[in-house]
Amino acid sequence: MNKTVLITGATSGIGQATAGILAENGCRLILTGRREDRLIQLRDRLISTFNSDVICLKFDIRIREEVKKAIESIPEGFREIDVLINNAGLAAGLNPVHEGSMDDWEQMIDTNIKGLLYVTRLIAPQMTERGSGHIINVSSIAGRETYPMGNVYCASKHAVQSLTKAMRIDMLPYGIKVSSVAPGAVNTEFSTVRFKGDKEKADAVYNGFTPLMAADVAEVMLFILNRPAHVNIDDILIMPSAQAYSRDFNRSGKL
Ligand code: NDP
Ligand code: 8X3
Repeated sequence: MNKTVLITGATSGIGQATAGILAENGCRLILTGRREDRLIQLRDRLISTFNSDVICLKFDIRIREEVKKAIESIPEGFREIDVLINNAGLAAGLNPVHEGSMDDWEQMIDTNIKGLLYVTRLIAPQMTERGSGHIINVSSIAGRETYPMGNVYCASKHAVQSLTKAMRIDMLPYGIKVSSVAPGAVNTEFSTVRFKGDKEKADAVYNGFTPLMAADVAEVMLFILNRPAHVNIDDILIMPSAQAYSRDFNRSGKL
């Protein structure tokens, strides 16, 4: 696949796995995140394994000036971005609204909604100008359902669903594809981040069933990008077999 792809949140989980599968399939990659050591490690691995063209951009997606500076620094050869994968995101905390942390709320809104918008605003114009491009937003089952104590995280992913539709409508005249990938439980660093390093709580999320792995979601990304020009995958909901609803799991150990 002869495409230049920018992936936000490539230092871990879904973003990292997507970088791997796209490198294997011949994409040029721009990997982004805050943890530079991880970006460099991944870049070096992809170069040595697949002989890929890869660059890294370290920035905090919540800080508008940092995002702008990083995107403007993209070197010649990587500037024509065919695909933007808006993946960076997180949940912080799991509390009822009346006990929620406002810092957590700001972190989720600033990352999952505003950060996604900052990057899109900076990259989408070159796509509309060219009349080609594809944006994939990583949403969640939390963008379809609201579950107990998920309040602000669920709201942020509902916003991603809504923005996905909005982007598809606004960029339709320019031939830009816009897709959404909404996974259920994926075993990444997500729960460790949500529970602020409490491994016991994080591991309990996946007790008694086989969650999705980041690679399962990465395969969906590849499928979306491999469709012919006249086909767009608007929206994919991908769940572990043991999950029927945002909080309905079969924890029998059989699935
Ligand atoms: P991880 O925690 O493994 O990865 C999250 C990625 O987001 C990291 O690369 C992290 O990079 C990046 N990120 C977070 N905050 C910022 C920031 N302020 N600036 C730049 N990058 C940031 O989780 P997942 O891979 O699971 O999450 C990826 C996406 O998938 C998220 O949008 C998440 O909401 C969504 N999702 C996850 C599910 C799950 O069950 N795991 C299910 C459904 C959706 P760094 O820390 O280096 O900055
Ligand atoms: C992550 C999945 O159900 O923990 O988006 O919100 S969930």
